[in-house]
Amino acid sequence: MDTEARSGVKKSRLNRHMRGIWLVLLPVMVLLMFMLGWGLGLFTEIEEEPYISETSNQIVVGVSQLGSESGWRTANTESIQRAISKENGFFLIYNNARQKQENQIKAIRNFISQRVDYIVLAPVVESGWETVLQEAKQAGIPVILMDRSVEVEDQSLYTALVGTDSVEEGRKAGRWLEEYLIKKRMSDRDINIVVLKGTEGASAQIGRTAGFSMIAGEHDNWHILEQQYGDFTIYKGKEVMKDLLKKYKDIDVVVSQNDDMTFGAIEAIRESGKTVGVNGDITIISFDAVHDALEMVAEGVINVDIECNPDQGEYVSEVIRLLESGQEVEKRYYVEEDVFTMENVTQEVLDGRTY
Ligand code: GZL
Repeated sequence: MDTEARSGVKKSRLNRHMRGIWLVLLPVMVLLMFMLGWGLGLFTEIEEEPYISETSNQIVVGVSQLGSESGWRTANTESIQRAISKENGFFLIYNNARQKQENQIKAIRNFISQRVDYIVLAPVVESGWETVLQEAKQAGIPVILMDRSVEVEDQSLYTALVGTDSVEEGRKAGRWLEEYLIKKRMSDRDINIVVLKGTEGASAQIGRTAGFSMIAGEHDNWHILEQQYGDFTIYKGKEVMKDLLKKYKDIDVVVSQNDDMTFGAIEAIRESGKTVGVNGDITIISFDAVHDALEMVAEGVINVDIECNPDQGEYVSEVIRLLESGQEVEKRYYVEEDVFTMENVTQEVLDGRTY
């Protein structure tokens, strides 16, 4: 066989040989590539959020609670968690913002990315919500405010508010003081007042301050010596009261915008050697009317407690049900609230208290 012929045979043998190698290598390479791709997740389905598959027939609600600063707040949280429960057909995603607005904004954005059906927001302060509420609106997620309100130009940024009328609560405190002074024949006496205010910027604090000031402004003989922020907490309430007692030796009335600050203030007053309440040196006006405070009303330690009802969960779930069935909802729902003094805090009221 000549050289050319021989080389031709070699080439075809080589070609057959190479074909044989490729026939083995190619599927191995494809298999390796597939395994590598799988390992890199190139082929797996993008997992939807795990909860979506579990909650296809549940209403998914993201709740941004502002914190856990007071007994009232704890009751409010328990109320919404009772109402927005699995048994009631909901899937709850709950976040405690620990008094920080930026944490609430983060939580809302997280709810949006998880495509919840509704957002419930208890706003720690009333300003600074336009952007994130606009994002929720663009995502088509209704926002229901709970407890406190927000200051926004575009009222369509939230669907409804379930809460309390804090301005009216403040006016109730002022009207009670008017009646009290008449009964004590002190209507024309100079009355020195200090105010322990709740969280700065919170609608509850702003409303109560405004409401009480409206009534106080009608009495030239009422002197509001000073108003300080006590953040709605026992600790800060005591600290602020100690400072005010150092500054003013003739305080007649303390207006404390929640029971937790009142507990701290009473401790400070007693430690200063003064007495409080009915027939005491200093008259105590408080807000919230939680169980432990009502016991002090019954004992005459707190003169009056303006109720602020934290049981708002049922109202929120009702608003959601109305929306789910395509019905119109009110813009504002106020929970029932009372004014408690020694005269109407009975054992039955105390026993029936849910908070
Ligand atoms: C009132 C609520 C207030 C309570 C406080 O609507 O926002 O916040 O009065 C609570 O006890 O901390």
